[in-house]
Amino acid sequence: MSKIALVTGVSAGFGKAIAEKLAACDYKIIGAARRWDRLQKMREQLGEERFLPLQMDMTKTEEIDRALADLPENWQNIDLLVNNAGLALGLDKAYEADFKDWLTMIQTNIIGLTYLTRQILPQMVKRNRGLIINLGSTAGTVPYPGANVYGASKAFVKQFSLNLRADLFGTQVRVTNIEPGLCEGTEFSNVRFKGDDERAEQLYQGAHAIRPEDIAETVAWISSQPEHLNINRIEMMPVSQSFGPQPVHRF
Ligand code: 8X3
Repeated sequence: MSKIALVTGVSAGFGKAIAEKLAACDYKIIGAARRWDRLQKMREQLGEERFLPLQMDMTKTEEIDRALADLPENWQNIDLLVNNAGLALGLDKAYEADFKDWLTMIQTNIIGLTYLTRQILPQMVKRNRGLIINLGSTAGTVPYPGANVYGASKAFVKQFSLNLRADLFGTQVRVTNIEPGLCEGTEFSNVRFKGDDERAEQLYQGAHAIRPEDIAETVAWISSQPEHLNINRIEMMPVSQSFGPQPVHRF
């Protein structure tokens, strides 16, 4: 019998690639996103048997509740939760950043992710099976100017993932945090730079960054590991990216 995966942020980028890859690995996909037209296209592409669209906004817990309550009975036992939905807004210094942007990131990357996880976990524990894959970021470990709340939200996701495993000790429920560095082929930077597509494009020029398919392959690999194995964290960067020195300001 096919396993069931719930993938958030499924309408583009990582989420779309992950759904396509998992469908090819015989998963049935519950695809969550806000954009109904894109969800419908994915249902046409993957087929009604394989893809169940779930329209919801991760910043609204009541929408998550409603969407989950509407799940047909044969789609309710979720084996794999991929918490992919998330965003960065702005690259301004903390003393200039828009506080509304900070709230949106906290609401999506932290509150939406933890709320959905809290709703799905009990049935996994009850059935003593399941896997949660969270999409963190290298920004959750490596500080950089302008990452302020975005990086902090991904540090939260990393520690939340590890602490989940601590709570799940003694069960077969597994948790992994994937932490990618520079990624292209997604809407990430277009959203971060608020529609300044030229700036987004420049960021990736000649970088050969991580592609959504790379993340999808990683998700498929994690989910195909034997049941006695938990992959705690995977940090990944393109070869073109590396670490910087710690700057010293001279007075
Ligand atoms: C994406 C990585 O370096 O753009 O989360 O923040 S970075």
